[in-house]
Amino acid sequence: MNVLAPVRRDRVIADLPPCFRKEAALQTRPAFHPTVASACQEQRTGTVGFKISKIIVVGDLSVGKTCLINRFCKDTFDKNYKATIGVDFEMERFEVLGVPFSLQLWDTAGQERFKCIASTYYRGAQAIVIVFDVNDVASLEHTRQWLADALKENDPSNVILFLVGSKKDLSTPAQYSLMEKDALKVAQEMQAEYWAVSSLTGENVRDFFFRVAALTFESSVLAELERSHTRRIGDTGSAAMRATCTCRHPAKNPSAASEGTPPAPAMLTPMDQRGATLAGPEEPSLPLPSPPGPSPAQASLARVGRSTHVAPVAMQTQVLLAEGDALLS
Ligand SMILES: Nc1nc2c(ncn2[C@@H]2O[C@H](COP(=O)(O)OP(=O)(O)O)[C@@H](O)[C@H]2O)c(=O)[nH]1
Ligand SMILES: [Mg+2]
Repeated sequence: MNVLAPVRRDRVIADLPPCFRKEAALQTRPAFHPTVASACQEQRTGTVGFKISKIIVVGDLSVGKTCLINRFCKDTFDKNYKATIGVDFEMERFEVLGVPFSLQLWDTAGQERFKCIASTYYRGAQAIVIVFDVNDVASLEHTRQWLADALKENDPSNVILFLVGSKKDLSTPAQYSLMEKDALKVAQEMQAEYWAVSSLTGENVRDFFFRVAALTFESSVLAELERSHTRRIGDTGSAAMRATCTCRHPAKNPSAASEGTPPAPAMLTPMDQRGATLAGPEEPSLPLPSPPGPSPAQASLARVGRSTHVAPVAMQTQVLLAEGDALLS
């Protein structure tokens, strides 16, 4: 039984939505990555259609995070400010290139006193959306710290970043273009994709979330293909090992000892297995993009000057429990 409601017709993505500014875009290709497009066409997207991708939205108090999510998910705008308590989330279901894809949009509180709670919800994000108010330069300056905090809880090589200027309707074109220069610099420095939106008028809100969904989907499919490729390599490697063992093991192949076969080779290293497999005709190498050097998020982290230390799971659990205790006390 399918318990999920069908995807709304206005959440169907058939083409890669364009970026907002070429100067600060995660990529400027006009279409989905060809590997992703063909995997979707041939229904080789594995578990992507069943997964929920987590997107966290962070930024100073009152920059417009909740209004941004509400404008997209509920098509509403509330002029009266109600501070978000702790965290909240909305689910949005899309269909991208014919594959169902769900986003969980986590709205976090901007107040200092909620930071310790929010940080536990930062974990496992696939994308980080850092919001600032285009009319408040301090909120732009604080985005570096928000990014550093969010990256502490995530693997920087696995997250994609967006820098979003909100309340565009409140600035004149001249004020906006002055501010945009600074915002583009910050986005480039973070290696984040830059957008400017207005939740009051709705300007760019839908386009922005479609872009988030499309790029998150693309990276999920590429990761899935890479995983299944690695699994296949592993399978072939162990099959090769089994074959090697069978023919050289004296108990299983008594003739091997008497035939004076050379001693069994040392264990194949993963590198040997990969080399052997990729050379075979049935395992063509996958044309996955592999940018040289650090990932964008790693580079951002280096720039914001934070360590990438990620606590082991047991330690994280302890921290979680300790934080839970603190909340209950
Ligand atoms: N004019 C205008 N006001 C906005 C916009 N987005 C949010 N606001 C107002 O800014 C205040 C804070 O918004 P909210 O989304 O609650 O901020 P948050 O603390 O970041 O979640 C509220 O009074 C909103 O009505 C916008 O795009 N334009
Ligand atoms: Mg809020």
